[in-house]
Amino acid sequence: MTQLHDPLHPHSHDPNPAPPSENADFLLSLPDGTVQTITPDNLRGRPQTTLRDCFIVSTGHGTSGPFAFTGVTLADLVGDYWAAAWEEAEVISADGFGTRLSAAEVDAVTSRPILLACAVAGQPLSRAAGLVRLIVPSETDDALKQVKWIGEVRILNAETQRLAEPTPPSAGP
Ligand SMILES: Nc1nc2c(c(=O)[nH]1)N[C@H]1C(S)=C(S)[C@@H](COP(=O)(O)O)O[C@H]1N2
Ligand SMILES: [Mo]
Repeated sequence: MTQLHDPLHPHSHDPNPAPPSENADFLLSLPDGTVQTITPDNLRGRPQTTLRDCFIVSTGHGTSGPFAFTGVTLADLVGDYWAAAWEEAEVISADGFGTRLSAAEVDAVTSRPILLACAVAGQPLSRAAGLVRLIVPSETDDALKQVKWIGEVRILNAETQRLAEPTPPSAGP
C-alpha cells in the first residue's frame, strides 16, 4: 500500500505532537516552477484575518477548542504571487502529513476562509502548536486538513497537475 507513505492520504493518522524541525519557514511553489520562501514574519506583515470558534477534532483524543486563530488567507497569499488560473494546492509538512485543496474551496467567498495561522488567542503560535498551521474551518470531523508545521504549499494548474499524476498502470500482459 503506497498510500501509507503518501502525505496527501494520511488515513488513520495518529496526530504527531513533535515538530519536524525548529524552522517555521516554508516554500510556496508555483505552476511555472518558481519557488518563494515564506517566513512567519512575512505572513505577519500582510493583512490579517481572525477566525473565532475553531475546533481541532482529534481522532480518538476528543476535541479541543474553541480557538481564535489569526493569519493570512491562503487565497490572499497565492493571489500575491500567482494571478493566473490554478487548480489545486497541496499543503505538506515535513513530518509526512498533508492535504490537498481545490482552488474553488480556497477562493470561495466566505466569512470563514482557509487560513495560514501564525497566532492563536492573539499570541504568536508556538512551533509546538503548529507554526505555520493550516486552518480549514469547513472541516469539522477528524482534523486531517488542519496541517501543522507547513513545509511546502505547492500550487498546481491544469498542466502541472497532469504532470504530477502517477502514470496509470499499463493494461494487461
Ligand atoms: N503536520 C502534521 N499536522 C497534523 C497532524 C500531524 O500528525 N502532522 N495530525 C493531524 C491530526 S490527525 C490532528 S487530530 C491534529 C491535532 O492537532 P493538535 O496536536 O494541535 O491537537 O493535527 C492534525 N495536523
Ligand atoms: Mo486526528
